[in-house]
Amino acid sequence: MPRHHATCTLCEAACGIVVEEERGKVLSVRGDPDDPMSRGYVCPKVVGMQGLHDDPDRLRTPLIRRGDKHVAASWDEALGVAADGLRRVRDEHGKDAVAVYQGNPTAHNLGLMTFGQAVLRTLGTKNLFSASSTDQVPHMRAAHEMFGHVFYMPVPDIDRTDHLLVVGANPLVSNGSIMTAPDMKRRLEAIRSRGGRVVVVDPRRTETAKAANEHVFIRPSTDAGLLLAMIHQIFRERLERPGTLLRHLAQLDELRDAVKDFSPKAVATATGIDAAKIVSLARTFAKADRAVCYVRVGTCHQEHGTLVSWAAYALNAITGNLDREGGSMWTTPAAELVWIADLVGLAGQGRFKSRVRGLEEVAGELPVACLAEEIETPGKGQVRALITSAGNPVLSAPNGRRIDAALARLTHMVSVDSYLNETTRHAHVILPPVSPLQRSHYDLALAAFSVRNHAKLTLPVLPQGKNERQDWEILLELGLRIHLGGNPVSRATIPGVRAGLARLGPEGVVDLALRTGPHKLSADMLRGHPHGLDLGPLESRVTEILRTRDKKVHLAPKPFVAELPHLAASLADATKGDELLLIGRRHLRSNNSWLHNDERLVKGRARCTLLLHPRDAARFGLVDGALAQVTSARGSVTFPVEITEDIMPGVASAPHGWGHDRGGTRMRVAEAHAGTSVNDITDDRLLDRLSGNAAFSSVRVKIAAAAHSAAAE
Ligand SMILES: Nc1nc2c(c(=O)[nH]1)N[C@H]1C(S)=C(S)[C@@H](COP(=O)(O)OP(=O)(O)OC[C@H]3O[C@@H](n4cnc5c(=O)[nH]c(N)nc54)[C@H](O)[C@@H]3O)O[C@H]1N2
Ligand SMILES: Nc1nc2c(c(=O)[nH]1)N[C@H]1C(S)=C(S)[C@@H](COP(=O)(O)OP(=O)(O)OC[C@H]3O[C@@H](n4cnc5c(=O)[nH]c(N)nc54)[C@H](O)[C@@H]3O)O[C@H]1N2
Ligand code: SF4
Ligand SMILES: [Mo]
Repeated sequence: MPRHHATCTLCEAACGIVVEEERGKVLSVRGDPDDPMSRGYVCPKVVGMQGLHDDPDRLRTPLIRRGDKHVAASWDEALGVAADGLRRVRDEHGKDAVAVYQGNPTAHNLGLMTFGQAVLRTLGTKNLFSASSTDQVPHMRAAHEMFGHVFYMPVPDIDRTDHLLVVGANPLVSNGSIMTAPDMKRRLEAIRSRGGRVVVVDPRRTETAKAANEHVFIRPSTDAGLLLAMIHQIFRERLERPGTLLRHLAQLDELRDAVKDFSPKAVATATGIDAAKIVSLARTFAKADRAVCYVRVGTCHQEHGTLVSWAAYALNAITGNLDREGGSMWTTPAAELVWIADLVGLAGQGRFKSRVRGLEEVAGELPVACLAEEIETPGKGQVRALITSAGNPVLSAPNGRRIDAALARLTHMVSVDSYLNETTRHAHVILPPVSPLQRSHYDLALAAFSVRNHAKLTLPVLPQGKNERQDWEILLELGLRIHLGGNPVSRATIPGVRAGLARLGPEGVVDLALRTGPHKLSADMLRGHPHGLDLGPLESRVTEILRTRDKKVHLAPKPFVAELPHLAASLADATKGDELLLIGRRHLRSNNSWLHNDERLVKGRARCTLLLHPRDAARFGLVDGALAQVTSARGSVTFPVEITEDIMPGVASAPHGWGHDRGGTRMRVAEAHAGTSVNDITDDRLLDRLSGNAAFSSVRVKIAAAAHSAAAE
């Protein structure tokens, strides 16, 4: 029975898997004990790799919309309709009239990371959007100002640290993010068993918080206050000790000056953390042998998200923990992501702005929070056509209902996606790729943020059928037809150009990147290591990577310091008003919006619930299981309530990616477990001020018992 070695592409842990198959039928998917990174570990979500492949609802042929129905079509016809419509809008209204949205699975798909990115950027539109602006752009903005490149985000050297301060992340459930580190449970336990300390700062006592030495509740969206106060205290007690890093640091005095008003006392009320506790957090962090402050998505989803990333990077730097074993380090990936990013013009920030709201780009992309207004607002440059690739913004972007309505107004929409879902149901053409088991894989993006240097190239487990296409083949063909399909002469060149680029293929790009990369590998060499190649622990890189003009780490970038009065004003307002603050949460068996069509992953207790503290529940007359009406400035939805002391009073938590009952979709299991989309009430006006990232954790809501009629719906 054939056994294949592959990589699970469902999350950033990138676990090695062994797939048993017989004549194209998957029999089992298990952890690969010989993968040097994951050593046999897989999480319960891994069954999704088989589930996706076998799912009868997964689209096997392209669909074209006729009236309000989607019907099967041939590849030639579908690609023709898709390209003609896009070309027509472009010719009539200009390049910016065609927008692009790329979703999160792009990062887990070699073809999309290489050819997909490149093709979509050749469209020359400034209206490029992606899930990055609901995720990590605050880290990117901070890395850009402090280290000189959006992709030089450091990762926690979790396997060698003595003190891990986790702020706004729940790696035991998310399996780690911007930190590829499979089997988080073992890695966290290892810190504690070698005498180290794990401290979690979160408005919810999360799974990770329960496994830590200490958990500290914080009022949502006040983390910049906490971290700047820790820096303040460290300077006040002269505990800073950058050590040998000092010669790479600029603006240490400016940083000291910038934080002078952010004393622990000044931020205590806003953060909900005692001044004495902040002082002790600062001292233990500064005095720990090897410490690292790790901030993640919970801190990005705030009005001052970039300031949190800045403060975390600065805290690591002034305590000598940046670019140091057991601290915050840069990966030395075998294929330099930065090299590829520079090639397609990804690096940079602030080079252009959105048409309607004037929001700035980061890495060549505009915030998705302004996609709907760019479609709705007439004028030159109005978006009239859209390509979505591996994304579901109707459920994943703020104010999803508005996006839903805006997509319905598009002249032309094309989706590269495996499902007819909440977003793609608006598409005039849906072009479905093969399943993850049918493509080769190299983690171009994730391996650049791994806690160990490693490289792994895997081959497709299952063959690609004659009538099937990979994502990159679809986008390459679409791009060629848009660019060259306009007249018979250029159209005649398509087969030749296609053949030339297809010969290179995504693996060819990886091979080039590996050969020119720091470890001087090649695709052939990796083919000889089917379990992956361990390239050792992270190493110091500061002297080679800094891209700032003076080749130093900028500890107090001017645009960040200029934001501090706004931060102070927000902190002063933090306790005003009687609304609750709505935050998100993830579940181990779920993955954003798109693994809900697998019976094995959705069975059991309903997960799309609203967590409330008993005191708040009593205040609103809600009992466990009752339906709550949750109302924001953007709208109102209902959730069943789950009462728990694990959530901070004054805070409510709901997961995102649910709400599969919109009609017009073809995901039968998901529809039967529909849940509610929290993004129907999140606010596209609430953004991280410096990066434009969606501030999902700053949403103020009113809660009431839902009227009986609503409960019966
Ligand atoms: N099982 C599973 N794994 C996933 C995903 C999934 O959907 N399911 N999604 C993947 C994706 S796309 C990503 S980006 C990563 C994210 O990975 P993580 O960053 O680990 O994300 P979360 O698990 O959402 O953890 C965020 C934490 O922030 C807390 N939080 C919310 N607001 C605030 C705040 O204002 N301050 C502080 N200090 N904390 C706050 C929340 O309570 C939550 O515990 O996970 C990835 N992995
Ligand atoms: N309220 C709230 N909203 C959030 C978050 C939150 O914490 N709270 N988290 C945000 C974050 S961190 C993220 S990353 C975004 C995610 O936002 P999105 O990326 O927009 O949403 P996903 O749910 O990941 O949708 C992925 C889509 O890609 C398709 N797909 C899966 N694999 C492939 C593939 O290989 N090829 C192609 N072509 N398609 C594929 C799926 O069918 C699905 O339609 O959501 C964000 N939204
Ligand atoms: S942690 Fe789970 S979902 Fe993530 S890569 Fe590993 S097996 Fe796949
Ligand atoms: Mo994400």
